[in-house]
Amino acid sequence: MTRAITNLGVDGGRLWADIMALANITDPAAPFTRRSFSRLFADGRDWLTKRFHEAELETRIDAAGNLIGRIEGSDPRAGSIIVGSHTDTVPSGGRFDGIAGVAAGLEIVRVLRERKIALRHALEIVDFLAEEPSEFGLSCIGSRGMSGRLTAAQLQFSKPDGEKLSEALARVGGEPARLAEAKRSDIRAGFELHIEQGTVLETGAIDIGVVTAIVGITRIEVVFEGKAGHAGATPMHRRHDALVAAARLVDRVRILAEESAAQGRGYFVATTGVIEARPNASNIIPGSARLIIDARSESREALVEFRERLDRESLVLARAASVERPRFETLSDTLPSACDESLRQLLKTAANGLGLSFVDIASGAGHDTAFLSHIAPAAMVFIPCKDGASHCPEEWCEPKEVAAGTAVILEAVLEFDRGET
Ligand code: HGY
Ligand code: MN
Ligand code: MN
Repeated sequence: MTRAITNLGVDGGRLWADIMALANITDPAAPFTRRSFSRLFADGRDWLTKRFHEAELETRIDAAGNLIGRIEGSDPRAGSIIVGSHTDTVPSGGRFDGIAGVAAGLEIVRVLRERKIALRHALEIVDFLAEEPSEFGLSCIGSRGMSGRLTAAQLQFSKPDGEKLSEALARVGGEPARLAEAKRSDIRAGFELHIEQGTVLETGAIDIGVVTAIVGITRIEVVFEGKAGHAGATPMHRRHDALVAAARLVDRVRILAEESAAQGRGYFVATTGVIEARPNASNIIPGSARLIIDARSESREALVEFRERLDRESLVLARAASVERPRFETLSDTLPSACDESLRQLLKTAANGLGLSFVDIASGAGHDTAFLSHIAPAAMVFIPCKDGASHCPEEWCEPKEVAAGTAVILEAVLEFDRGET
């Protein structure tokens, strides 16, 4: 029998103020930007640490660089519940992607404290390190670490200025040498609130999305090497223009993705979001070109097939442009991950009890929950965002929408805490 929903209100104004305050710790020239491992990211973490202390959370940075605020539970054998997301952004991103989820966790702690509710489980609010693709070419760094999936090879990835991920991890308070200690076995449930970053909820005037699964994401780096040369004095038949091969591959990425999406094997998208030509001057034939391709699907088989076709076709395009293709590297490769059915049910019951409409929804965006789901039952709540806009300054949602999503997770946490034996 489901306990009557207590309708614990969250303080929507306080929650909104947190989101705006954190969002405004940004590069003023490119709002809203707080890139992982940057000075601004550190400023955001300082701000969040102060809020955790005010909420009387025991605060630490784990070996994987995650910022964790913890309240012990009344039963030390019960294990932990996590409510978390991320505070880093993409360049010129939005105010809500990740931030809303961390602020929701903080608000839940405050309400529990104000109502003097002591959970049996420990409750942890987590800001996962570097959920967005970082300058190291890797995303979800903290949640990979917490789930034991951040590899020694990935720690050696370096960013353009040469710093290695292991060095940057230490710089933000992580301990690469003790990374194994970040892997958790005590988590009994994980919840994440996130803006949908799509238009299903908005167009359907639905309050809450209860996520079914998060797509698998494969990111591939391709480098073409030709020969730099004078743009004026080099006849067309004597050129080795790396950017010509790269440009043709960008179009093939789109075509292969459209073909895959049309095969009825579920959601499939692919994007070439990074393209660099060197030396990148108008009067020099590009001697080299670098692409990063991001492909996503609910179907593992479709992603593997896409990568194989891209591997073959990029070699053909290299030959056609009389250039080499020295690098075709899978930077990261995550499996599609399903959200936990019983936690999803708790979220639906909570939404229903709060008088909120809800719907099942798949996530085309990647999230830390995908990694958390490898070590614990995990589930996500989506809230609507205006026009589905995200990863841009226009990203927007309403205070009542964030408050509603937060209240749903609060109710689900309470129910889980009481029900789980
Ligand atoms: O790229 C994504 O799907 C997420 O926003 N990091
Ligand atoms: Mn994002
Ligand atoms: Mn996000």
